[in-house]
Amino acid sequence: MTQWFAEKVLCLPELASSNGRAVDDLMVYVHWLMFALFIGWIIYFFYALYRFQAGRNPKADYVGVRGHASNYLELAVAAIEALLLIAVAVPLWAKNVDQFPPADKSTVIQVVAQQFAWNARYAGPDGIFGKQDMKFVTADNVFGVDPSDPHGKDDIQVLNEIHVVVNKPVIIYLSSKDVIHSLKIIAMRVCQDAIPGLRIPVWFTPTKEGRYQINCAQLCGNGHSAMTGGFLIVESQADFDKWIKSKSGEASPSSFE
Ligand SMILES: [Cu+2]
Repeated sequence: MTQWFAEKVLCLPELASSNGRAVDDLMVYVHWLMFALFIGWIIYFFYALYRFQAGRNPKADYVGVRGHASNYLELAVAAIEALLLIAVAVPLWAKNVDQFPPADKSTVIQVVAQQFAWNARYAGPDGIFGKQDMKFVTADNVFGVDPSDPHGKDDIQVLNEIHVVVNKPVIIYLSSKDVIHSLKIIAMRVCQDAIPGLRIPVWFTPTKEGRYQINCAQLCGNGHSAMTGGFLIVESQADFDKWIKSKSGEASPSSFE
């Protein structure tokens, strides 16, 4: 029912992650509540037009409401809102934001946003990220990869093309090279600010193969809209392995841009 409402009535964009269903459900519940309030207020509006028309009330009533029905109604609305917050929104946040999947069972990616593109870095076939240090960071080496660390040799660095495996959790460590950006992948129902100097983890589990647009959700400069040039490609493990192999060895810090 909630799924039908989300798709047919609210026309929410395509959902392609398992964690996103709870986000959509919350949106549906909030809309149901708003719809009920809308109907209630409309009925009250017409009741008030009739009840307080001049013909029925030649003399003003200085006491006003005598019953308690409106108080109970207000309390009921507040109770439903509290229920949405405490029983739905808070547990959703705890599960979707705080409980991370195990890293060894996930695709782990580092993403550094810049004006106006997305850099992504993978550990490569050996599964181990090369050492990083702030002192190695340059305009080209945005991840500060230590050129002397052998684990870094097979690391993969790409621009605007983030590949992940379908039905396997993805953990992204997000940062920014210049100003505040925000990684928003609508189909995954994730949105997280990318802040210079911070490394913020975000996760999701893609469930549908495809190519999904990445948006920057913070106005980050005059080329802000060009950040829609980033794409998340969800594919099978075999295709992903093939892609990793094809990119491996290209990751020396000077090889991109
Ligand atoms: Cu941006």
